Amino acid sequence: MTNSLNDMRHAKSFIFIGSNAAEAHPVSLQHILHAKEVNNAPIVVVDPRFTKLAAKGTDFVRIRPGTDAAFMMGLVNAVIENDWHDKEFIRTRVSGFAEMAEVASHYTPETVEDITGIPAAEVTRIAELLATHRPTSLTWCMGGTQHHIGSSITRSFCILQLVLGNMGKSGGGTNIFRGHDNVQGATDMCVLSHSLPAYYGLSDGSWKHWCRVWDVDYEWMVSRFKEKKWMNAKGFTLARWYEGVLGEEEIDQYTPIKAMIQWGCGSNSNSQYTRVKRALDKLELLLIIDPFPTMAAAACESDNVYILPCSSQYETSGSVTSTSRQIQWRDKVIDPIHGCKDDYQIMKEIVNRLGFADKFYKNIKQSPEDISLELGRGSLTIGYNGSPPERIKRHMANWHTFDIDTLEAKGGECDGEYYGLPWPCWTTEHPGTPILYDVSKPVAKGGLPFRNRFGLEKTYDASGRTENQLAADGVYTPGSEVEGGYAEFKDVVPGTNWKTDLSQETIKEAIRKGMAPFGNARARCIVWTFPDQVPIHREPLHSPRPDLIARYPTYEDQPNHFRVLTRFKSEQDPTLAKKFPFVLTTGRQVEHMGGGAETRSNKYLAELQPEMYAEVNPRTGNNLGIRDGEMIWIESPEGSKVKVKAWFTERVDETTIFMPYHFGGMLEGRSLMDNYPKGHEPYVIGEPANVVTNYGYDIVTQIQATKDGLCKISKA
Ligand SMILES: Nc1nc2c(c(=O)[nH]1)N[C@H]1C(S)=C(S)[C@@H](COP(=O)(O)OP(=O)(O)OC[C@H]3O[C@@H](n4cnc5c(=O)[nH]c(N)nc54)[C@H](O)[C@@H]3O)O[C@H]1N2
Ligand SMILES: Nc1nc2c(c(=O)[nH]1)N[C@H]1C(S)=C(S)[C@@H](COP(=O)(O)OP(=O)(O)OC[C@H]3O[C@@H](n4cnc5c(=O)[nH]c(N)nc54)[C@H](O)[C@@H]3O)O[C@H]1N2
Ligand SMILES: [Mo]
Repeated sequence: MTNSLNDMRHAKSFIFIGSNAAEAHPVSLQHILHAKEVNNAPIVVVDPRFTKLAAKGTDFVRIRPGTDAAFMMGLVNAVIENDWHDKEFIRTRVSGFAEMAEVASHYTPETVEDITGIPAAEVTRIAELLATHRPTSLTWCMGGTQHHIGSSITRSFCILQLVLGNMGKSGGGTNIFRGHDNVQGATDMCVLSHSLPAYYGLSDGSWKHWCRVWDVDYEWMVSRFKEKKWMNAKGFTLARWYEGVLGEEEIDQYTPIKAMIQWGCGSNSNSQYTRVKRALDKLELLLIIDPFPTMAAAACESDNVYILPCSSQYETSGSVTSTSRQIQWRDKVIDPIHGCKDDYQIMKEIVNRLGFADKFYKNIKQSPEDISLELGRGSLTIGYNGSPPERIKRHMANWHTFDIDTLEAKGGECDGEYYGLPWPCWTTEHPGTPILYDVSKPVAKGGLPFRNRFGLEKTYDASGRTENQLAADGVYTPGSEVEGGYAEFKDVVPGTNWKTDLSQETIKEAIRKGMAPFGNARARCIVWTFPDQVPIHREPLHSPRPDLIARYPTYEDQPNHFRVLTRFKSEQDPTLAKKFPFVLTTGRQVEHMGGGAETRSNKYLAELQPEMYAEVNPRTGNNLGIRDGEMIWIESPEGSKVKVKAWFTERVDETTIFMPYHFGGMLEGRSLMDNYPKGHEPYVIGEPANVVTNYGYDIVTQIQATKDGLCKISKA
């Protein structure tokens, strides 16, 4: 999030696209509904379903799954055509506007209607509503990302906010609601296949940086790899790890994966679940570290499964980072019960037995405080260095002194600081950055310009025009020595830059000059490292509109996409919709979490949502001779199927089927209840939606496309 949940109280309008915050982020609603009441802020909800959030909103826009980029570029076009764009903001702080506007001009209201199903007049009306209620707070969530063009869709959201001039402003921003309570923290630590902690890319320089932080010899690190080139090669992603076990797809230099650790992973969160199950069975070792036996524990029918019961968050302590980039310290409530160990203890025992403890525990005597300190010292890119445990704990002890509207402490020990030291928190004197890219405050007081990355100048391929990437003269944070754009800081300590200078002198020097360590640049409408430099619509891989595939085709197939061949073009079969006429989309319920291992093992929550179902429009059901409450089969183009209860509801239209993805413990009509360790079975089981979510992955991130597949349904 560029802003914070609390700051959403200042919005003059909202647009939620692919977010059902009323169920997935219920706490945020207190701030959103405050703005609705106090500021009269309209709430636009863009979703294929009339959700609980839509029920609280003012304007519901029903959209065909996977077509959000077309709608956004249509809004951008309508804003520009009607002269509602923020020309001064664009002139001084945005790059690539002209080239982007040319692409957007193809998304006329009529074209958008054809692609998305949203009436042309609605496109213009929503654009006007946002233009006349500034600033708009824009929120997206998984409905915007789980598509083969998810990365383009998210870019289009940012472009709309740039064009409206809503960035760096209280009440505005792109407010992407994050997943689990510490998903922002987990992302920041980059538990991912393509990066080192704190977004340091896979390069020799990054490895050397972290080796210095860990106090590990770089050459020793190199010696751990079979060949050096693998250090900087992307790994398998969680979305397709099982391909590395099965070896049935084309894989870059295949050596089978034989062992797997699932550490806090629900497993039925993976699409293509029948293939996942085959991979689980083929593994020589499956280790599950979780407070509950997950779906994998029941689905894997070989004898090579080990479950290490780990403690819950209440039985340990540590820092967590919330969706608003705020860091909090979680205190231990009780010692671990039932003979469990916490995650730190389990990690340490594994590292000990693997023989690396002498290398990796040099700076860590006391967990988790020392871990937070070490990570903070290295995570300069996002300014975790200013938030050591004692500062975070002080905020927790003084939380009542912080203002609910601004997050700033009014007096007391934390006077002038922002709650949770929202990152970047550049130094141990810095108050945190409550709103990213807000040039109205000095950097030392939480202000920031846009970051300078990817050079100082760019010549665009399409137009041949060259553009300065730095902010225009006159755009700077108060007190800045340079009164306009500037590059990132480097060579303050020779041979280092602000990201790699562990003495932190570079960062301090920048702040002394009233400047941002990462420079003062323009936000880009064009991402030249993406296959579509400006977002465009491409039909979902499995599209219900064969007529649109020719006009908006998917990408070429990608060999070695995170090590494995990822099919695009060869998967986009225009005849598929004939056999699989319904669009299948999935999502969440407020009562359950992720794969549901925790919540289906909770008596109360299990009672509130005891059964797997599919939302079916009554007209669809009636036409197929299915009755409300009857069992149906849902089949995927891959040939897998689930047996679930039909729930008739007008939430979905006649072409769409929705399923929650929290159920597990069954597989294609078969109960796996007997496979759980005795006495630890969940209270309720059901078919995992991910047995039938379709093949499909984002072109950049490889996130699974679990929101826009096709299916057919029949009476069971
Ligand atoms: N109670 C509860 N809360 C949770 C979670 C949970 O499991 N349970 N999970 C957490 C996690 S990990 C995350 S990532 C977040 C996710 O939070 P959300 O993304 O808000 O949750 P979802 O229900 O997955 O998806 C949101 C909406 O996207 C819609 N949608 C589907 N396809 C499309 C599309 O193509 N376009 C548009 N515009 N909308 C579409 C769905 O109908 C759904 O209403 O929630 C977090 N909070
Ligand atoms: N069809 C479909 N599939 C999806 C999605 C969708 O919208 N539709 N959403 C995707 C998204 S956004 C996400 S984030 C994933 C989520 O997918 P997962 O992360 O696999 O799902 P969770 O069930 O949230 O997994 C968390 C596990 O961690 C365990 N756990 C809880 N606390 C602790 C702890 O302190 N330590 C340890 N070691 N374990 C703990 C829980 O018991 C649980 O088993 O699902 C993805 N899959
Ligand atoms: Mo998530």
